[in-house]
Amino acid sequence: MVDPFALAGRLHAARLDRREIERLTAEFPELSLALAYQVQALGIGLRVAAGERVAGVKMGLTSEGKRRQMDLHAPVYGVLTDAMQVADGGAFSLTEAIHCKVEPEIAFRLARPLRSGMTRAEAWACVDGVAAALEVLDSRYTGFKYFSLPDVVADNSSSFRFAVGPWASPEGLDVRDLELRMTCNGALAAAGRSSEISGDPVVSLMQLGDLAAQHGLAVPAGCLVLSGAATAAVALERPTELDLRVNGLPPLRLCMSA
Ligand code: OOG
Ligand code: MG
Repeated sequence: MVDPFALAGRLHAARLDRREIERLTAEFPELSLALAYQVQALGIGLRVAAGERVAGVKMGLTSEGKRRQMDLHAPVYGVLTDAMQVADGGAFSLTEAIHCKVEPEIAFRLARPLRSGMTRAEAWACVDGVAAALEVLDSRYTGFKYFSLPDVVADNSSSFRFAVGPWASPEGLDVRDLELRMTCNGALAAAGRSSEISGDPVVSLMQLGDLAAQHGLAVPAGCLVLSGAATAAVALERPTELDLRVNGLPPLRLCMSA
């Protein structure tokens, strides 16, 4: 029988020890998506009990590039805490991760809560800030492979670190038409368009409203949302200076130190 508490504890310990574990569905093929979201929520509960604060939500697997890379084909969410956030221009250490990857994203700051069944205009009206963002993923599973949506959802959708650039006003900004260029140590590592994020990053918010309602997560005013990667993720193996440029938004820098 699947014990969501035990599975949350297993993933929590693996993360703290920086140790890869076997995907959960190898042992529990009956792990459903609903149970996996419970495991995720219990894992966040463990982090909150240890003093972390929930800071936002991320959408994942919203772009074709990512779906092909991971061979998983539906959007998912994960919960972000303050301990995962690195300041613009700040650094995290390679030694904090098991096998991390970085991806360029667009972040939204919400002035109103998300709910299910929103139109695009309603979702857009919830946004009071837009920023360039970098998400650094890490998976607790062997070889960064999980083979099924429940595995990745239980592992908080591979959340590890994220950084958000200065917020810009959404007014007059067409978030469907932004170009993202990410460099690693000065060399172009990934380039994509914001239309690769769910066809329109605001659609990620609409999908998050639906998924969150389905799985009992609140996405309140003040929440930060990462709308999903615009490109496949790039593996980070040695100290790297990361830089993200998005036209119409202030740039963002992040450093992975030794
Ligand atoms: C799952 C998380 C995907 C994104 O932006 O697509 C994600 C993964 O790739 O491990 O964060
Ligand atoms: Mg992401």
